[in-house]
Amino acid sequence: MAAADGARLGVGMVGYSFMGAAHSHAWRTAPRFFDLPLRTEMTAVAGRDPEKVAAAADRLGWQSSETDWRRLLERDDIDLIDICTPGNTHAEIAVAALDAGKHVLCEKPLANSVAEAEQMVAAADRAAQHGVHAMVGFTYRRVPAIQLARQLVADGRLGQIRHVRAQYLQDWLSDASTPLNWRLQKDKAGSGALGDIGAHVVDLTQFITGERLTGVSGMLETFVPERPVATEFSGLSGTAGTETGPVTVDDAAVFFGRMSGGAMASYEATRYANGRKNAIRIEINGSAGSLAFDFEDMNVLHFFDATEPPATAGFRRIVVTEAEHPFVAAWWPPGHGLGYEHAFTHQVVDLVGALAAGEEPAPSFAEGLAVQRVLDAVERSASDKHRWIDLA
Ligand code: SOE
Repeated sequence: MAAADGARLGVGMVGYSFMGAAHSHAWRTAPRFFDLPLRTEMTAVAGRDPEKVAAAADRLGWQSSETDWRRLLERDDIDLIDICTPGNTHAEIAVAALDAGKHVLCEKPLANSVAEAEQMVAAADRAAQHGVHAMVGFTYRRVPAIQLARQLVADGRLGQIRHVRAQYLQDWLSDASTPLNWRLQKDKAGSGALGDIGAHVVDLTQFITGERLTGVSGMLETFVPERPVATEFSGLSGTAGTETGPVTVDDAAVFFGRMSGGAMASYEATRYANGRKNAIRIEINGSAGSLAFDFEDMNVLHFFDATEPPATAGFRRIVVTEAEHPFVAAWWPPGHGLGYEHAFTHQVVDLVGALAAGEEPAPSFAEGLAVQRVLDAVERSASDKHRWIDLA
């Protein structure tokens, strides 16, 4: 069992690029703003290049570095492995870590295939018998406005859900000269916009409504099939070389589905929506009301109460920055707002809370697998003339 060593939780992180930096910020910040039930320590970060990983440890606040993630599993001072690497490495690292008795936090999407995700769930089930737990990083669940949206649905304020409408729109690939990187390679990323950002809106709509997608039909598109190969790449940008290489994933995905409560659901995920930077747009219409969210205005939730008199009813703009809202009290005085990075900190807070209580943190690997099945079904549908695929 991953002993928390009294009240201590040693963390070992794999990868230190964009997601690694966001997770490092969260591990650094969580114990400074929240009363955590365990004393978290940023024990070590792993990466292949000795100089780069040592520099990253220094810059991001890790006590030490390793050049092989397996070393993190051998260390007694590490209780939890935080996986921030491309999807093709998730299954191997997560299964080995859980089997070695380490808790796991794994970036989304859980894996590159349903088969890998199933192996990860089996490892998580085995580990749970020894008090070792796993969580998948669908970080946006911890945006306060998203939590409020889920609460409104759970409280019945929307009534019977009829429509679920979700988009995740970015534009960082719409310039055809942006170089190739791992997110555009199927062997590393599994899929393109579908898994990278579509996975988030699938998870968010299921999280907010408390329902599951029961079937889907979809289409995928690759607008720019060939791009210059990057000479170096970090985050979402890099330097283009003279050679070109093939894009082997989708650039955009559009699909529709049926929710378990009967609602009609539609989804769009693209990295070609010029002008849309990180627009996670979710609108839900029910018999008693509607709600609407856009991450580009992430501290706001729009709520329409259909039970109000028609003459004065209208969408209410709720600024989700009050101390009564989830997580907000730990930060700034009311009205001062939170950003992208705060959701990662909240994720750490909830994860550490669950581990201290000996509970399975959410979202579990099983929930990650459920999303993976949706991604897989969309791909199968798209490659078979948009055939309807049932999700048992
Ligand atoms: C790139 O599209 C990306 O970094 C995703 O991989 C993240 O999950 C999302 O939070 C922001 O965009």
